[in-house]
Amino acid sequence: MTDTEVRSAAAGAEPARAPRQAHPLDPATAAEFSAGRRILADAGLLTESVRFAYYGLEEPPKGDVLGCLAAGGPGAQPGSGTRPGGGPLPDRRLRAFLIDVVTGESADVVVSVTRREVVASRTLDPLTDGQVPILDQDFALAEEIVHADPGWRAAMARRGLTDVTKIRACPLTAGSYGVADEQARRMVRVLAFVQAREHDLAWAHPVDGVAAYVDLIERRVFKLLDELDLPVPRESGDYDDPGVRGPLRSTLRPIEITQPEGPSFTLDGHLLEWQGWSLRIGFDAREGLTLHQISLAGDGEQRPVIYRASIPELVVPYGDPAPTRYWQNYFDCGEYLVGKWANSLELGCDCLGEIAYLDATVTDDNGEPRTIGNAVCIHEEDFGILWKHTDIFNGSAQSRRQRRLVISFFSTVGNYDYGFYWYFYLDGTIECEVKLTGVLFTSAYPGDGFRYATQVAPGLGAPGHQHLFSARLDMMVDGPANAVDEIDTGGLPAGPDNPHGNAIAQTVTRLRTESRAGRRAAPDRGRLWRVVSTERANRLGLPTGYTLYPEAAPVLLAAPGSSLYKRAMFATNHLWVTRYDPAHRYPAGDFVNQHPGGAGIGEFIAEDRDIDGADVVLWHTFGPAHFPRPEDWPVMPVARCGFALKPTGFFDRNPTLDVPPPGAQCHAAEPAAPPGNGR
Ligand SMILES: [Cu+2]
Repeated sequence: MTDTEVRSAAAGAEPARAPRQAHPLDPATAAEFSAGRRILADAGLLTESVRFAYYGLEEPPKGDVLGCLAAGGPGAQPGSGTRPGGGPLPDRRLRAFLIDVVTGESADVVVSVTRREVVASRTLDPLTDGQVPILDQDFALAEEIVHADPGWRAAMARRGLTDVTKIRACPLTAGSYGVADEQARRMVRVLAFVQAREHDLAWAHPVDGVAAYVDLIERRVFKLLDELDLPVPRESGDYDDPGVRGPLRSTLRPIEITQPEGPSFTLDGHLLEWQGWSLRIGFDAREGLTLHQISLAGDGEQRPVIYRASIPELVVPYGDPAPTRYWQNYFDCGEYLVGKWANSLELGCDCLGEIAYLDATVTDDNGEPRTIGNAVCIHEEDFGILWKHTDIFNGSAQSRRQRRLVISFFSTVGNYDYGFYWYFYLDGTIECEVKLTGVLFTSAYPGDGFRYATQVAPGLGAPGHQHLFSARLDMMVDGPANAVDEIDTGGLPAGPDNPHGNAIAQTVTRLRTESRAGRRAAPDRGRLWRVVSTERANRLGLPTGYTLYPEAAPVLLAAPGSSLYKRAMFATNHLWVTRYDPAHRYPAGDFVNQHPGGAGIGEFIAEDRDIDGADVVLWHTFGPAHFPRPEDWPVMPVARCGFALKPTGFFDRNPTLDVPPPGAQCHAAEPAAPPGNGR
């Protein structure tokens, strides 16, 4: 993968106006997207039939950003928001995946908005690179193509479905199975759902057994599978319909969240500060929310913890082996761009309390900026007890309230809705939680004993599947020199050193190289992974650290050797550790749609570099294996998954002793008489 240097044809032409200099990690602005688009157009790369399948900030390498900040560039002083001057600022660059929808030719292009030129361009080879992500227009196009196809219409008519305007078509990513007539085509596989009324919930009425394979460039169905004929489930799933949901309950009294003095955080541009925490907020069409330069005050200074945190991939593999379904596995970031489908959040509906919102700027198929208002929600929450003790000897009775800073966004990708929440706590804990809701992907239920789906309504099945998220955590615990230890806790066998068999001990194993750092969780041993500084120690002489607490749900369940196993290798372990490389951004590779596999993590660890005392990136796989419940239908109550990172020896003691009691009544002013009858 060698990028070729390309000189812009715009040199000497009317220059695009350079937008105001941003912090190197600020998200791309509408003005920058427009400027980049003009540079691409001037370079002759945007003909009438060229579309943008992805368009986003090409972040500068970490070294360039840190170098700029050390030299006093923007953000060097928290809250400054202006450029004190001195530091060489990295170029503002944008990356675009372009596709000519007439020829099918795709390219990966980088443009410097600062220098007003195209700096790299590479034409993709569909056999080895696969395809760029799904376009917005592919949704309507896929439906148009199947509606016009005589074979597909005949298959529908055989099922009594003669009015195709009442059939919705889903353009589903195709995967890569080495099938001759699928090679090198830009294609989707289309499953259909009946929407008899305008407000009907189509997912309740799957037309099972028919799959149309659509070539998006030739704009035709090139293969039609018509395998089995199960009745279309009839029961309405329209949960907005009073006839379906029943009368609304009237017994819930209001809960109001008030913060009469306002919230305790400050937001200056994209710099967020709260209770010693400092971080920058980014947003990208592919990854959604990205968090940068997370640091925490301690020992009189601002101490780095994570350089960059995001969820750059999530794959949802389905487990029904039917010929019309075996290929169902969706990479929602790499194939559909989860950030592009972010919701605009509503105060009082999606977020309660004193909320600060950030808009997100993404682009449409033509690379024109589109603003998603209120895409990112920032607020504080009370989170119950922080610590509490009633002392039996000195009578002290103290309680403190925990609080967290919440940064979140919600994205709708097809039938599912995902809420991505990052929490920062007073005690230094960081949590990532994904809330899974929306509507199940459905099938017709063939009958009792069918193993691959749950019957969720009469004749309606919901196939078992997984949601496997990959968190990319570019760690920087007290600086870039870090190492990762695996920590197991277990009971020791009885013996001369343990005569009563009660001994419990921890086993600490340093993960020394990339190939040996592909690890699985072990809940029976309470397995944890600790990222430690190899340069800084606490007052007890132990390295300062942050510990990853995994949830330990099953990793990828697809069989080794399967196409999906190769394409979603990142999901075959709960943890990978790699040495930082600016090119290693996406765990399933840069190009995921129809990619034959082997990209991403497998490539990243191929050199088997040393990771002990290095600048390390953690890739953590999490998320549930989901065999739906009837209660998940017709709309699913939120299911949660995620992980926590807790300071471990990062502080010298509990860092929250200075949190005041929440009210005078919470403080036992006079020591009470010791309890008990010891007199
Ligand atoms: Cu699910």
